[in-house]
Amino acid sequence: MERELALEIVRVTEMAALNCARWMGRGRKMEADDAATTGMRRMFDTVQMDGTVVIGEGEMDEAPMLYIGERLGTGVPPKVDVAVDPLEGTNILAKGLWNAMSVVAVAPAGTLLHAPDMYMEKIAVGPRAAGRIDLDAPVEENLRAVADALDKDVTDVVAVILDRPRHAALIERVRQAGARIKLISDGDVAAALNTAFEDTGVDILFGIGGAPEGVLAAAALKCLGGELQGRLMPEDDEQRRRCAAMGITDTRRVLRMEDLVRGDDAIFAATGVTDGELLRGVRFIGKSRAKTHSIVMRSKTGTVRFIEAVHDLSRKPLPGLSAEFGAAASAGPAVHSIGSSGET
Ligand code: VTB
Repeated sequence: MERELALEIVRVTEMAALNCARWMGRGRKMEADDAATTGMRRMFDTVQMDGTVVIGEGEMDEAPMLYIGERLGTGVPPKVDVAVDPLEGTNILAKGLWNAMSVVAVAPAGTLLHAPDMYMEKIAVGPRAAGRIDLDAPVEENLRAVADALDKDVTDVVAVILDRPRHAALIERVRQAGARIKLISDGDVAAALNTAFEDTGVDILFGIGGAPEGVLAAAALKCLGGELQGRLMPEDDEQRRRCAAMGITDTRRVLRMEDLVRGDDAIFAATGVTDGELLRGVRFIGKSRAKTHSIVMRSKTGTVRFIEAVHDLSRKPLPGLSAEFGAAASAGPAVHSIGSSGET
């Protein structure tokens, strides 16, 4: 993949973030997700690539756009797998909480795990603790390994865990082991990403979240030299069938970085929608400008770029912003026209 693709991809996450940010705190997560998806989908049309969605908004019959199998880009090489989450943290945005972001990972065709929409047990750390964790080891051991790798006491290690009843026992064990905890309402992609940056104040992600989010997080950590291990958790025969279709017959198997994102040529981009530890959310400045804050990385070179962009909304063809947004906000279900194609 050419390096220019990374900058094209960040334009895509910027557009998704810009297009949904005005839904912050309005309690309407479906509309917010729809706005992010519409913005992202439209921008993909301009990207020079021959992409296929492998992680998206759902199966073809469930999602009008960015569905699994959808072709994206202008159709010229490189041939790539595309994983998207136009709005990672729909609840977060609906409530105006922390760490909602728009996310895309791109990698050569056939290298991203086509993770079905089911749960995945995960453990993730940044580069300094990579190679030291083990999903099958006891929580206490992982905490000690991370403390050792980061040259701190276990009592100073911060574990980030989704605040869910299913994690009650895990939370108790982390507390017993003496580590500190940050409970989050949603957004475990951001949580995994944050483990790679010491200023974010989180050291390790534990727990069960979405499998698609696991692949996106693995792409981010691959670029950063971090590590994520995951185990799919099919809950019924249909989900087991989906695992088998993906070539995973032994679902108990721990999926490692090479299983999740094969090779070393992934691109990951994320743009903050609401404020987070790493990325600031979208800021509207006056009536016609907005600022975005993004990260974009390539695993091949390990370059990590933070991009702050100021967008002139009077010149940018943003679907669903300004006037259209005002109408949608006050008049029930949102309709976001996307330019001439008229899709909603
Ligand atoms: C996590 C989190 C997501 O789903 O993967 C979570 O990162 C897992 O599902 O932001 P449950 O909500 O069922 O626990 C999200 O919260 C939403 O996709």
